[in-house]
Amino acid sequence: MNDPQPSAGAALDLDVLVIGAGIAGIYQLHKLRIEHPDLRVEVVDAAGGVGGTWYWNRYPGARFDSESYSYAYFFSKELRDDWRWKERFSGQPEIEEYLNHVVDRFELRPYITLGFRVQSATWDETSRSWSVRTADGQERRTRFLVTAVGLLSAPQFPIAPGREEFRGIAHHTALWPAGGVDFTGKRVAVIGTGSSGVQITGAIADEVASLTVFQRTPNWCTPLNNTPMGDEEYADISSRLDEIHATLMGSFAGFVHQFQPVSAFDVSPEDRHRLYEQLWEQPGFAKLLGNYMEVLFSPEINAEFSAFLAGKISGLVTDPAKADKLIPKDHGYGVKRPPFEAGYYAAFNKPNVDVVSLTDSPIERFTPTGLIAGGTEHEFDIIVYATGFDAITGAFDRIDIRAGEGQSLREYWEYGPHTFLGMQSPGYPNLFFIAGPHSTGGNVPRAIEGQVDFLTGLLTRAVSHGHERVEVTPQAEVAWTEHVLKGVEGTVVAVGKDWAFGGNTPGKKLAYRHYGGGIITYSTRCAEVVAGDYAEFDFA
Ligand code: NA7
Repeated sequence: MNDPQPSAGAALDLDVLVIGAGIAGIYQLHKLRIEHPDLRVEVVDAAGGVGGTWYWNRYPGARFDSESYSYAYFFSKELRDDWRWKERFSGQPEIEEYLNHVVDRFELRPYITLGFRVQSATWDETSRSWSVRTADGQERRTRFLVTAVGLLSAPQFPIAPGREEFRGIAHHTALWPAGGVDFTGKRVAVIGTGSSGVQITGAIADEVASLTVFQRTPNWCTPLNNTPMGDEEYADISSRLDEIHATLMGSFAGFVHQFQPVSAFDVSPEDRHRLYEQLWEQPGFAKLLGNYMEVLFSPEINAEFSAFLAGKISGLVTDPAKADKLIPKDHGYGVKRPPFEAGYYAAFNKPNVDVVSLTDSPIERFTPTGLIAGGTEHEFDIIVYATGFDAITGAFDRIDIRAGEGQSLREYWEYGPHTFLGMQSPGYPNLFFIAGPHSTGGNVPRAIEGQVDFLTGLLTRAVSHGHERVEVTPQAEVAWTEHVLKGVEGTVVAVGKDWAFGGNTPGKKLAYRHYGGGIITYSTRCAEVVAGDYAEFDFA
């Protein structure tokens, strides 16, 4: 690490420690380096490289489903000018390369320590500092602690017994080996049909000897419609990036797609179907966010669009029995975060690719040569766990975070998180969260951008007044948490049991852990707090 000038609290190692060197941690580090070069800042990460999600999820087919340029950083015109995305939805290698480029371009690497897996963080009121430790005895004492640990970064596995007995190759998609895996001529199982399972299935189907997809819940997958970025189109986008940024930050979920300006009920069913056909041909999230808003709010319109998609799936998968298994029956489109596909449905038209419903045939156990599901023994050379994450609070739960002798954060959030703006909880002074619970979903880097900017302002407010302690008031936390929970009522999402509720993780209490109010409402509330000189926080 470089050794910038010490500031107030010189007995401590650091002024600000950031946990996580993904999109959020990198931007927070850069912002602090620019605005507070006198502060001692360090980012730590368990990984062997920077990139967070885009370091760990290096399985075949891993790629954006937000338009590449809309997902990237916008803070530097020079950065925008000297990076050219190759594809509309770029793949993991290019994304990882981009994030490394950002780190080097802004000379951030000296402030990042890799291989540092945080095991505990403990607040000491006397020194007004956090002590952050790893299992192997490393420690940092810091005035402020910022978590940038990711929404989907605590991988989870099937709970069926015997997993460690399997003698073939087995990897979770989020713990994929850097050297890759050779699927050529192999008998492969993919367990899980979220975005990761759908992406890897489409990517490897042509290489394998056989592929069996184990599906707990079918998803509404629609075509990603990825294309290379042509020079002309890219030049046009590059020339409009300021305008595009304003559109993203003024949108519901940070995407380039905009809801239809008319109500679905003001147009005829024929016109609605015409739009659905057009959306099918459009890239990525247009199907959800370029649709009528009623798809998210009206059960009738949601059912109509879902029926349209069911028809499309039946058209893509020639075996009616397989098609029927792949069509969701228990939830409508958008209730769960939809995957985007490239070759997923087509894969099931191959005679060597099959889908097993875990509802009909649950996995009973793993064996040395494969697994037993519904009484049938399956043999595999490779098992891919695409079984997702203990989402949103999972990465927090894996760290013992506590303020003195008080309750751990894990206990405090057990029945669902309580936060103000998803960025702090009372009882945990000087601890802030980026892209944690109660923060906006959608195109996550856009939500991160707003939070990092807000948090940097809050830290500026504290250090410029010589304050050593910042803690949100309980009233502010109660009001925000009520707002979050009320906001999800009445939407089609409210009936969901997906990872935003913790329904995908055995034993986890069902509670909404995301923020569904959208970027504009969120950023308006942040701006009000700034205009009110951070009255929701106590400074000391
Ligand atoms: P997801 O979207 O959480 O998908 C995980 C999949 O694994 C999903 O189909 C799950 O079924 C399934 N799953 C989870 N646990 C099990 C067990 N125990 N047995 C069988 N199947 C299981 O994670 P992804 O990695 O695909 O995508 C994460 C995000 O990446 C995604 O939301 C986008 O933001 C991009 P379930 O539906 O829970 O029944």
